[in-house]
Amino acid sequence: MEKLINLQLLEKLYNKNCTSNKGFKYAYGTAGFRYNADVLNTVMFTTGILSVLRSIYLQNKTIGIMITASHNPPQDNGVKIVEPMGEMLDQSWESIATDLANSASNSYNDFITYLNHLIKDKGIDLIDTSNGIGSVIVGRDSRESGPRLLETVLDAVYCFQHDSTERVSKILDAGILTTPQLHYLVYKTNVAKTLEKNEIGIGCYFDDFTRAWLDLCELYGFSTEHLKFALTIDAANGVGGFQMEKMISLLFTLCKTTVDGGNSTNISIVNNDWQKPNLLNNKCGADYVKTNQCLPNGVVSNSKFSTGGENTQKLNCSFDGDADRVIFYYQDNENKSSFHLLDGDRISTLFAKFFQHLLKESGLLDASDNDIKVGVVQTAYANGNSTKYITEVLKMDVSCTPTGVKHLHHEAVEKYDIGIYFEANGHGTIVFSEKIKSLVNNSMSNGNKALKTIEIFTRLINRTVGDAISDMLGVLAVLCILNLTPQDWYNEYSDLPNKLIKVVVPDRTVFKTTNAERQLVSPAGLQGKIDELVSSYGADSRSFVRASGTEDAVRVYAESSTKEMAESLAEKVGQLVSNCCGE
Ligand code: 16G
Ligand code: ZN
Repeated sequence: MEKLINLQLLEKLYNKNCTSNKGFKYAYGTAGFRYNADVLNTVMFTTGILSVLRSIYLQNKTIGIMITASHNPPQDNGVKIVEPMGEMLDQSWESIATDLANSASNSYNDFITYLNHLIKDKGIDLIDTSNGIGSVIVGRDSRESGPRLLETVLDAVYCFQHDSTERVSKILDAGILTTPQLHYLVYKTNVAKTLEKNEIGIGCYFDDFTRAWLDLCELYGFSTEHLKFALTIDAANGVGGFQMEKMISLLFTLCKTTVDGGNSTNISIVNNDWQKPNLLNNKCGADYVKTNQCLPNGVVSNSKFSTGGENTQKLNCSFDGDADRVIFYYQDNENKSSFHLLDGDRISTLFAKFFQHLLKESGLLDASDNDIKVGVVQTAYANGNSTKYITEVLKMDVSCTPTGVKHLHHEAVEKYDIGIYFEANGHGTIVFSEKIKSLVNNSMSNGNKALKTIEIFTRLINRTVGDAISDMLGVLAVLCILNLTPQDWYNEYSDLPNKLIKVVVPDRTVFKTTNAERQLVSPAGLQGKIDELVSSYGADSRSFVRASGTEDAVRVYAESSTKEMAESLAEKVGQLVSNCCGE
């Protein structure tokens, strides 16, 4: 350890960063560490250390660190580690991240002891560093605590200094950017095998995605200026708004060379005060709209919009605070009952319909030995009618996994050549296997438009993780290509009425599930009672109970053929949960 870690500096910076919240218990959860920003210094320090070690362990591949608390309120923050190909941290290292943080929270001695154990246990070579001594990219969202927490991460990385060669670990501060941009940047850096300043920067994100969008515009003859509808983007007063602004201005600059110029745009951004961090996610953003099923601040009702004498459909979408989620919606008039939500389930079904159509058109399905597997991955929260629509109308395969993007992503990669996954909350993407990419590329020379479209979509969609900007462009493109209005999209199927409630219990860890969280195995006997209750609500009814991974509570979901029945079922299942804890 001595050769690569400057122990004197380590102790000094540990004392600077890790002593204000002694004894606090941290846990690396579904979305990394996420707490009130006041208690985060210790985990910022240990996450910095762990990321460099992970990089050395993976033969010096570049690792990402994202400082964000997504849709949480402004006073929170968090941190998560991004793997070299842009994935979430390997699950077996999540508990290491937790243990390292808690050892540092205990004492310097515990921290050093655990660090030594980790280095030995994983065989991390800190003596022969000919491969390099670690490389890390760090990004952050627009929160006020971001710069302070970034300093702590930098402190940690500076502890890695080779005493004889005087080399230090490479770190690139990528500044304020969206979570999916950071994932993409890490992926591109590893593909290019370099982390030299000015070589790979966030410019690659804009280049790649605008190129793909413009290729589609050219192929289908639509343009950014003349979309068939007016789009309002609610940026949650977060980082997505200003990155989207950059994207739009680039699209318009580039557009002038390919289409008929003009600056009029049907795209507008509201809730774009990212420089006022106290407004972040406040009465706006994807989580607010999805939870409250209503328009956010700053978005007005009315599905029609007048441009140049023509009535255009109006469509809205909301990003979350770090722009890895997007949901769409429209509202016909002032009456809240005319609010129509197009959430993650709807995005999945739209993409599923689209790719089914493209595959038929492409001729790829005609060759039986191609055996292309296309499917949708959902969680138990997906509306029952979306699942029915995919299996019965589209006749496509659906898989169900536990909540949390890493589970859906993994299933989509393992099971499908075109794997479409979205959580109902709007987080998701599409993954394309190497097989489908090479089938498409090998057959593309014959001018087949559908094949060319699939090829462009492999570039328009962020392969690494759910991305509000890229998913939004994908949805807009599909609506244009299939010539669908927002209303057509909404009318593909109707949602079953549903209700989600939260029950606070003394110990949520006793709630253990199986079958992708759809059934309880513990507490004993509770599932039987839920089943009995559900069956009394008729055939369309369903309910499940799971412990939250992010809050100290149990969640109860219910759906049924009417709103009243869904609400009553949720309430009664909630009572069963409370009663069983009281017994
Ligand atoms: C996290 C997950 C999200 C999931 C939510 C469930 C990621 C990046 N985020 O925010 O996908 O829907 O947790 O929260 O995986 P819950 O366990 O409290 O219901
Ligand atoms: Zn997010």
